[in-house]
Amino acid sequence: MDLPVDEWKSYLLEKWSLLPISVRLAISTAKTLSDVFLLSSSLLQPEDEMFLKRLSRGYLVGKDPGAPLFYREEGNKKFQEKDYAGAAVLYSKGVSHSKPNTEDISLCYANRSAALFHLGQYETCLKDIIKAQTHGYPERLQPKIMLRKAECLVTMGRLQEASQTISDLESNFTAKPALADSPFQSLQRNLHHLKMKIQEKKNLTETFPAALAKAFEDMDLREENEQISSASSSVTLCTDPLKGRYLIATKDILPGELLVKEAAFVSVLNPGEVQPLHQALDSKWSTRVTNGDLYCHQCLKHTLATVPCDGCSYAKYCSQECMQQAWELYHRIECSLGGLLLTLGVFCHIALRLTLLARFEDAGEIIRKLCDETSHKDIYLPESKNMVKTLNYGQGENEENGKIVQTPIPGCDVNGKYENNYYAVFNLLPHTENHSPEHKFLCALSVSALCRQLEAASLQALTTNLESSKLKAAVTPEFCSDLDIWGVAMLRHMLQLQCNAQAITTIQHTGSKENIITDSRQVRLATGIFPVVSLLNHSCSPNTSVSFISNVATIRASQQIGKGQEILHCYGPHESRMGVAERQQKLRSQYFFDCNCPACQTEAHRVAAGPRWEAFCCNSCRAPMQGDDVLSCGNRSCTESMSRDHLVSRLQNLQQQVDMAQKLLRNGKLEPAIRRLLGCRHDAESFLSAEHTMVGEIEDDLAQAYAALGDWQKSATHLQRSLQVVEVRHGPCSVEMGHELFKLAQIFFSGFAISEALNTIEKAEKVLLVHYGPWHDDIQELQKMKSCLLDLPPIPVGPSM
Ligand SMILES: *[C@@H]1O[C@H](CO)[C@@H](O)[C@H](O)[C@H]1NC(C)=O
Ligand SMILES: *[C@@H]1O[C@H](CO)[C@@H](O)[C@H](O)[C@H]1NC(C)=O
Ligand SMILES: *[C@@H]1O[C@H](CO)[C@@H](O)[C@H](O)[C@H]1NC(C)=O
Ligand SMILES: *[C@@H]1O[C@H](CO)[C@@H](O)[C@H](O)[C@H]1NC(C)=O
Ligand SMILES: CC(=O)N[C@H]1CO[C@H](CO)[C@@H](O)[C@@H]1O
Ligand SMILES: CC(=O)N[C@H]1CO[C@H](CO)[C@@H](O)[C@@H]1O
Ligand SMILES: [Zn+2]
Ligand SMILES: [Zn+2]
Ligand SMILES: [Zn+2]
Ligand SMILES: [Zn+2]
Repeated sequence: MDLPVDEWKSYLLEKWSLLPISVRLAISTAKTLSDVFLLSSSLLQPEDEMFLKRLSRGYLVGKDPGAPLFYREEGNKKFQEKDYAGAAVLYSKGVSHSKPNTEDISLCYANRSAALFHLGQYETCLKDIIKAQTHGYPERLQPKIMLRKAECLVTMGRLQEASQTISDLESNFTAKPALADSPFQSLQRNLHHLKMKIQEKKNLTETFPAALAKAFEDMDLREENEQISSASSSVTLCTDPLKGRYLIATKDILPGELLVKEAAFVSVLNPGEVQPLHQALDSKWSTRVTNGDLYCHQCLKHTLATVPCDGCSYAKYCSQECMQQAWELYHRIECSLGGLLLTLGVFCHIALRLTLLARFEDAGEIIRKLCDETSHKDIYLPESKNMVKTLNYGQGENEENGKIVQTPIPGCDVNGKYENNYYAVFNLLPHTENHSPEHKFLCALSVSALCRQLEAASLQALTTNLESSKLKAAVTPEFCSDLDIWGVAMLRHMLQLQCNAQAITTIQHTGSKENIITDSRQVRLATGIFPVVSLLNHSCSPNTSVSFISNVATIRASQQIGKGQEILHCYGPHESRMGVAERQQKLRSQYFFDCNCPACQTEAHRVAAGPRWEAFCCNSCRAPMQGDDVLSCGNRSCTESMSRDHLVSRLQNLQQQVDMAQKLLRNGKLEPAIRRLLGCRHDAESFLSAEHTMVGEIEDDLAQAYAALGDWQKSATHLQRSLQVVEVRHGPCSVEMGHELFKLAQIFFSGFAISEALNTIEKAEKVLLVHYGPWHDDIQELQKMKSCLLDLPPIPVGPSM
């Protein structure tokens, strides 16, 4: 997903292996990125481009005229099944394939407004009705959506407008009764019904409370750092020739304190599993829903009612504003390149977008630097072998044209300020010398192919007399005149991304409405660049926790951090998810350093018994088993032993049994699911440690099954066992623990176990506050439960809830 698709990767690796040794040597030993780029791109042949184009054409990224009708029909099916959310997404897919100002698009919007109405999303419903009308909704159908509009307005309490809509509709009727092809009588009945509703509402003096404003004030940094934008004044930026840049605490920091709140400089939505057409099994139009259908491609907000780009079917947004913003900033250039960008992968896409965004900054200095890169081979970038110069540059003064230029820390401006801007991104380390030559070749050729496509697109736009002024403006001359310079910049970004890309995640709540307890799962949504977050060093047991709202990252202290201590976060390999050997290997191969964090130090000294959540235990005495190929009981007075293969295959069998039980559970076959799960637990107890992840999973499923049966006590008992497993693995203050406590609170709440519920809510709140802050949905939900239990007046909710 991050790198190009396998076909292109293996094509290029083969090309590399067939190059003369002298050429490979030249690329391997090239001193600057610009040499790597220029040498590699001179090797890109027309047949290579043809091959890449063939791969790109495999993706459906344009508007397909047959698709809107198909998706509308599929949506109608979902609508009949009362799956309104499912229907809305399919209508959205129909919208994305429709050309603007066509009957297709207006019908899709009108259908979607019906689904949104049933989902209670009245504001969005109204917007869709307006969109249907502006795109030419057929006059014969008008009464239908006008009625829906009136109904929406009534429900929202906007009675004046509702009355106006109804009287408009009525006067149109009397003027041209032939308009309505729906039976006049039924329409009259509907009108009458609505008028009654309005009367009723008018009689109620009470007005609707304004929607609970999700004030983000509390989410803001208490005091912004003067030196680093988006960071709190509780931290400061330091630099060290060996460690590079890092953040330390300037005072004692309490758990939960917000330290960084930064919007992504760029983010690219991970497309999910988009299958090229030749691999798609069924039809070319898939009803499968991916992240690309549910999240805004600009701000990453979740929405069922996306607004598509006018020119392609893959770029979708939460609003007209986001669409326009994306168009101005980058999409007018990316729009026609959808298939190519899917083929080349997310890193290449981000690299392109970064350079597109660079045009909007005072990029003079950057361009000068890039020109130096391409023309004078003797000028090195900070990470290059010219260490002396690097250190000078990094620490103090740098003589340039006889002028003393003060650049205290790489990425900071002349005043020493570090900001979320292209300059800071440009200064992130690409680790050029650590990447393998074939990887650099792969990246360079991919970037070079992209540059040629951009050039071709711009020539086409400049020479042909296009009627669309949008397209004519699509390619700015300043961009194509210096393509090589931007090619080098893009290559640099691609290499930077390996160490600096930040996965943007979201918590998806799975489980249908019938499930009382929701399961939450962290999913990767997008890849982004956050220059300030990138200042943090890694630890396998970090003292901060990161979470995201749309494309904004927040970093909070997850524990007390003393004045002068370093602020650390985890690059992925967390001690609760991986053993020390695997972590070290991953950090070395991806990030090029040997982790020396406290977790790695203590674990390395411990005899490799493995963590408790993966441990096998003795069949006869339940003591942990130890050893490599053959495991023997850790209890000296017990002689039990067992081959690892045997235990592993037992574990695999058990996993299959659990999978089957989960399937039963999903299909609502609760009793058989419970019987099977109890059998699994019995089996697990005979060879797995009580804190084994599998045991936790079984207990969690049992809790869910009993909750669905309404047996709160049993459900709670099993969930508490699952909680113990989570605590051993992730720690008592982890976000995972918070989610598990949240579930337990829901169970006690539903079972009216008031004191247990209050107690658990408090614990869950305490843990989740540290990770998410006070305005997160889960915290709000907990507070609602609490006030309900304490019999306080309920929190006012907006009409849409
Ligand atoms: C969608 O629109 C068409 C055309 O107006 C209509 O026949 C159909 O009933 C609509 N479906 C829903 C679910 O409203
Ligand atoms: C009434 O008819 C006019 C002209 O056909 C149209 O522009 C207007 O939107 C209609 N109003 C309603 C409420 O249907
Ligand atoms: C609203 O109130 C008026 C008088 O206050 C009454 O005549 C009317 O029946 C009421 N309407 C409804 C729908 O309750
Ligand atoms: C060790 O094994 C003996 C014999 O099987 C058993 O009686 C004893 O309880 C075990 N001790 C522990 C700590 O498991
Ligand atoms: C204290 C610490 O872990 N420092 C590390 C910060 O990250 C760089 C690499 O990015 C390592 O080299 C340092 O050892
Ligand atoms: C649990 C943990 O590793 N906490 C660490 C947070 O960061 C400080 C500063 O590096 C360490 O001293 C703590 O051990
Ligand atoms: Zn958006
Ligand atoms: Zn587009
Ligand atoms: Zn470590
Ligand atoms: Zn034993």
